[in-house]
Amino acid sequence: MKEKQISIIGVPIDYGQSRRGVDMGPSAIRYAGVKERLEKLSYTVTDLGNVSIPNRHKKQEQMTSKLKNLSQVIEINESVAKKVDHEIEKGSFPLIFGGDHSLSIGTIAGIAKHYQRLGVIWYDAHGDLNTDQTSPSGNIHGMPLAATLGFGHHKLTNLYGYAPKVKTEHVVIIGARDLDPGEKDFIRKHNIKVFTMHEIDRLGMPQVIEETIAYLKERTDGVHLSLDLDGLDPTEAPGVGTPVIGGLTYRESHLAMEMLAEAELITSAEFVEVNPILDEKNKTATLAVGLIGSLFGETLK
Ligand code: 5AB
Ligand code: MN
Ligand code: MN
Ligand code: MN
Repeated sequence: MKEKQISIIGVPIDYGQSRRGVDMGPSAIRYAGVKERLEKLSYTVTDLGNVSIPNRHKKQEQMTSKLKNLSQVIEINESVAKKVDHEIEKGSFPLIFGGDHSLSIGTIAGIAKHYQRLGVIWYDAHGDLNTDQTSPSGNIHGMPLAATLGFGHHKLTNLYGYAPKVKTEHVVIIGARDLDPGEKDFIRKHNIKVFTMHEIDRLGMPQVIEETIAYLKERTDGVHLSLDLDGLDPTEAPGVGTPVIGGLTYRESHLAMEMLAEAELITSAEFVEVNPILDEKNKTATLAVGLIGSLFGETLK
């Protein structure tokens, strides 16, 4: 990491999916000692607290589209984008904790303004490439990558006043093993670079990350890491709302973070979908903090 200043932003959103408890993710990650961990690596860490979340009972659910809680997701992500934008302006590295993955619509909206060609690494069991047309659930946490690329409901794609945020050739998905039919079509049509579990098994994580780094280094001028904890195997990360067996291991994931640290590639990051209610003794948040340590160069120091 080049920036020595890190700004932590919590986004306790749970409107993007249907299971309660993921709003406590940012607290769980803080409780697992993330600030101290980063300070030990001699970063200056400012915890900006959480973005405020509209009350469940305050607003009537909009039934104008089949997207669940669309108005709340929009409202929250507008403030996420503003906050992240501001921190980058100040020269700080934005480190965001979720909360469900719909928050990426806001983080990337705030970040991409600052780059000509922002790259994104999507570390996830899922593609999050559904649109309002293809989504089997109506849950917006299955749509943020599509929205970022300019596909889906116009209120999601145009969040923060511009679209698209990222080009399809500037994305790398790692860990995918549960893709919906519409997402597979999208990947084929737009030729998205995806390392599914099959490819990771065959190539090994070192080669996957080497190829990812080479691919993004020559095409982009900044890279955002969006890490959904369900990218890891549920035995390592039980505290997630949509677990999928056959995932990335603890060591594969640490190695990935260590190699990204060595390459000094990542310019912003988020760790999402931590749900302490589904977790075992804060295992998943603790795992996230370990991965953050590796991403920020713990093993290099
Ligand atoms: B996550 C599913 N594809 O769209 C959908 O956890 C699951 O942010 C989405 O990756 C999982 O509802 C979203 C079936
Ligand atoms: Mn996922
Ligand atoms: Mn996700
Ligand atoms: Mn999930």
